[in-house]
Amino acid sequence: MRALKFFLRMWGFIVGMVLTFAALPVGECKVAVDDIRSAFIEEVEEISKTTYVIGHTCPDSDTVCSAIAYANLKQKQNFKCEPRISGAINKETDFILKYFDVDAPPVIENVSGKNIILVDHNISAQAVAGIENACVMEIIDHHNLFGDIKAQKPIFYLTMPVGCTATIVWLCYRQNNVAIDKKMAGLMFGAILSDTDNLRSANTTGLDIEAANNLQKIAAIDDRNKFFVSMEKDFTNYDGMSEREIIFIDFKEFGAGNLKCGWSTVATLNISEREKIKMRLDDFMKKFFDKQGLDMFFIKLHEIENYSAEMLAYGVGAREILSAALGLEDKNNFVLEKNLPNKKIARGITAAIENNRTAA
Ligand SMILES: [Mn+2]
Repeated sequence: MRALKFFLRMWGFIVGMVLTFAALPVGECKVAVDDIRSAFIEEVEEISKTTYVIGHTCPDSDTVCSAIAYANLKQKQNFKCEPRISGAINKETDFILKYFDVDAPPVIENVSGKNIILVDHNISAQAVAGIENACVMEIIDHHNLFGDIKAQKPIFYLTMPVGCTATIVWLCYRQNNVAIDKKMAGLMFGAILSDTDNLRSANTTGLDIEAANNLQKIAAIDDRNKFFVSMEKDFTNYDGMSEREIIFIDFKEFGAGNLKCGWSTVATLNISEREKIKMRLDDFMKKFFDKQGLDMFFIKLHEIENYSAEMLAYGVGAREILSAALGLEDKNNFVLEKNLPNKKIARGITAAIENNRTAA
């Protein structure tokens, strides 16, 4: 009887210990991460060089705002860190920066020999010139992994399948217990609305929504929808812009099979605006596509009011590839009643091109 009591008591003790330790790793982990961070800081201080946080070329709002907000977080953690951009900002980003009274970061044309942190991209085709000779310290991103960026030592590589890099930056503030000021909250809020089409895109996650709600409060924005429309109104006004300028507002390159593909996303306010811009760009692309140095060129015209989209395809076999990628029979008309994520379509295009190659 005594032995049984002892056994039960010991058993209770063991179960209790197991439960206690099972609950511990969160705290344990935090200590370990702080250790790594301080080692990183020491190294940065030792070489006493400024680290530049920079997004992709053809900068969009997420790339610019995430660079500013992440550099701000690093500064608050005593890093010598500054945001940079690779080129002129677009009208949407300009609206966000002006609304929250933040200056656009300086442009950097070449990062060779610099310490850099990449946000919102992980591929050299989308990176600023000189990337192959830069010292990449961290990558914070939410895109497909193509992985051709090299680092000479292990680095922080935070990639999450969320709708926006700014959501990950928001999480970094939270995890590091750093307070977010109104300006930074506004920039991250704007970036999330931009990348997730006002939290409607298919790649919007619960974390994006949580981040947006939290940041909206800090930024003191009363009406999210109203803010989004005013943000997009300037951005989707293409008066006074050339077709080439419109196409390169949001342009990315990607490799598929052995082909080089271009991808441009153009935002429009409603369906009649979408039709108008389609006529302009289609005319232009039919004349000038062969001068882009790409095998295929895809344009997505998305429309904000009803959240629909239309795709255009240029290059030999591009229409066939796009119809396979979208699962649409019609090879002349690529209207999507409900907009699809760029990533998803690009994955479909890559798969269709690779299928084609193995079939040939
Ligand atoms: Mn992004």
